Amino acid sequence: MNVRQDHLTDWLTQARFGMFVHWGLYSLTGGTWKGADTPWVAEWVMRKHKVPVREYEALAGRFNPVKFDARKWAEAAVDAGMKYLVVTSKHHDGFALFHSRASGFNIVDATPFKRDPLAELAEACRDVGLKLGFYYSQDQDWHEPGGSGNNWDFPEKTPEAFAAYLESKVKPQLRELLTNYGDVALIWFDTPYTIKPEQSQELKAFVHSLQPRCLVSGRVGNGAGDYGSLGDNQLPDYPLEGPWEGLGTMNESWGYKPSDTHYRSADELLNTLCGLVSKNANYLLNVGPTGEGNFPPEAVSRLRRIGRWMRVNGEAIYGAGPTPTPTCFRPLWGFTTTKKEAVYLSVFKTFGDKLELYGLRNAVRRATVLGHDGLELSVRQEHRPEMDYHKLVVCLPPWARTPYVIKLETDGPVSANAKSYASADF
Ligand code: FHN
Repeated sequence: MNVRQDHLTDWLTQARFGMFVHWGLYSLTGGTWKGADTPWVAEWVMRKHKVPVREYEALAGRFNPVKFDARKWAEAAVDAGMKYLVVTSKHHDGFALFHSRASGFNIVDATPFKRDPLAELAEACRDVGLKLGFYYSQDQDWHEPGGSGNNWDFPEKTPEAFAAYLESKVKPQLRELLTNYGDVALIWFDTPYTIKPEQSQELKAFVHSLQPRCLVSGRVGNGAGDYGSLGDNQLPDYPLEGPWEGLGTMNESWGYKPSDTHYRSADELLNTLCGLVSKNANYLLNVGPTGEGNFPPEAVSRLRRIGRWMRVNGEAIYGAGPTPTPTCFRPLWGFTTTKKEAVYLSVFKTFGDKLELYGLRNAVRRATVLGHDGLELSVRQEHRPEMDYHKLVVCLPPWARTPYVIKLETDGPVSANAKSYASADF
């Protein structure tokens, strides 16, 4: 895909870490429908149980998330070290989490709550300095005859009906999102199953016509995005070219699902963050708030722990570039990220009292542990210029607790032999 690499995507690669929020009527169900579980992802409850539109709509009458506090969500993201927040404005169930004149199936007109959470979030994000993006399911819409995905209420699907749905719901709602909520950093489209190349291009152009600086996610489909979107919970093997974003769940479901207790630890999530940045990708980490509007306690504790780590080690993440030695053997101790004259080693596992890095041509002026700037680590370097072979050994501090970050300050702009292999050690 041809992602754009210009000043408009700079903020995204600077940010590196954001919060994804999946919230909607499905959050009320917790992934259970009439006593039956929805396997895997709770937000698919309507489709997995083939719930008729009229029956699903009735959930709106019970959606009254009085505990929703936009400021609290935005502060939780900032405290975790996140720089942007992307919230589901309309997921596949077709329900708008904002006041929409294009469809009555929206939170202000169809629920007792009557508030517009996106307006409140826009204000809260502005106040705390977070960029705000909107997830929008452009292809699947189980509420509409023309949208894809609902073949139990609407068995007849035609390209004409899909095109009409784009005109009558998608574009008008995008217009609302891009005119009523201030600056929108990005529109996070999703599941481009049936959308045609010209329709993806048209949606991108439509977004840019309303807000030229608003980015369009790779999942607008057909390679039309401004930046690349990885698969759910995907970790690439090698660094990617241009701006890319990885995304993932803390447990397995995106939407709130209390029975899904398969949470990864904060350190595992940090491992994913460092791994993605070392491959030149951002990390959009999901939270699925409850039907009342609270973040689940498991998410809150992980966000807090991540935030504590980011306050010390954020330098290795924000605006950092990928590993300079992508085809080198994959170090088991962790991941490498770079800045102009620094290499950061995120150490997740230690094997003895030393760590090895191959391929770095620069002399290391200084090696320290982030958060312990005054204490220099001793390093040993071996260079065989005739073979472009370089080995660095860092003596690990016995007092440091993983995960921690070693900063190597180099004698000039970072340079490396990307193909250096440990096996050349003879
Ligand atoms: O079907 C959706 C899913 O519910 C969730 O929104 C994820 C997030 O990336 N996107 C789709 C599956 O890839």
